Amino acid sequence: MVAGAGHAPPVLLQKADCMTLLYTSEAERGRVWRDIFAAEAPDVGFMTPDEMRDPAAVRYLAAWDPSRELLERLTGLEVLFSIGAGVDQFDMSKLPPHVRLIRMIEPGLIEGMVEYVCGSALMLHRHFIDYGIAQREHRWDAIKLVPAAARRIGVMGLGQMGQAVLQALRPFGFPLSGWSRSRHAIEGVICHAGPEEMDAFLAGCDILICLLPLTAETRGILCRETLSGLPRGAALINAGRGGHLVEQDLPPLLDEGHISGAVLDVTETEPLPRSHPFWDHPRIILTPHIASSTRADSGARALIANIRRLQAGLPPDGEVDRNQGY
Ligand code: NDP
Ligand code: OXD
Repeated sequence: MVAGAGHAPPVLLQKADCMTLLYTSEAERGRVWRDIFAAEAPDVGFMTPDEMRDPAAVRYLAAWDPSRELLERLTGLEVLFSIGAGVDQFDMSKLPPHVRLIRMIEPGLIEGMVEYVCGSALMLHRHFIDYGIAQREHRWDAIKLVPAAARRIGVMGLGQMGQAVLQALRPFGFPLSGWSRSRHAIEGVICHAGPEEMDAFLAGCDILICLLPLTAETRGILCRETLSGLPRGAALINAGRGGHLVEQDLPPLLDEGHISGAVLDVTETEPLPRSHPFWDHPRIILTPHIASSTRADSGARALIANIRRLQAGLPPDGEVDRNQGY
């Protein structure tokens, strides 16, 4: 098409228009992202560190935990996209103040979490920890069924994950509650907010689910004092971060019977050291931080959508408030 012939001129990509996205995460996901970017966002130059010729041209970085050295070389960096939902892995003090931090919000990540947490909650509700112990002791002992209507489930963190989990749990008929920093109104859920309502929230949780981000305020929030505020025999699911739980406080509460079981997807040190007491505790079910992860296809598309929002001057999804830490 000829410019000036009554049609819009062709959009020729000048070097300055070609935004570079540097990807520094898993190779397998990277291959999927490369194809999706090539097909759906060819104006964004997708590259991996070994392909990077001009670090100063990198405008976007998609990473889990970039090194200080890398960040120092990316002098033109404008936006850091977290590959995951959490951002506690970043040392925010190392990030130049003008670099925007955006976490991952994408349907695959939420779906995985819903499956993990709902599966765990149902397993705890139906006494699978006790049945596991009975099986190892060759005991055929039935435990009286508790109706869902009599098992109260509470979720700490009413964000993307917490709300999706609550929505998925609703059809089972569990009485549901939630706790967050600011007040929420969610149909069918008793919502509590702030430290002053935490005791009331905890007192009403037979199963407590932690889906908080790890911040200065939430570190160590699952400790002897708070867990003691749960009704006797309550169970815990932690799919937030290992740093939420004061690990040495849990085994005594399990041994005393105050807590009946715990499903832990995250631990303070990952991988969990082989000598850690959690491995052998009969009332703990451990998984290696697999509750959910960013799905390659939907994650790439969520990132492209966010780049488009940024280009249009619109607020992106999941921008992190560095002062709040999430
Ligand atoms: P969001 O940012 O959407 O939601 C965070 C929620 O936590 C909000 O409701 C927020 O309150 C609440 N919150 C934050 N600080 C406090 C506080 N001090 N007191 C009370 N409530 C607080 O996060 P997501 O739901 O997307 O993800 C939550 C976390 O899940 C991630 O940060 C990550 O750690 C974890 N995760 C774990 C995975 C795994 O595989 N184990 C996978 C993905 C995520 P408010 O609504 O008022 O802002
Ligand atoms: C995440 C995670 O934060 O995988 O996305 O834990």
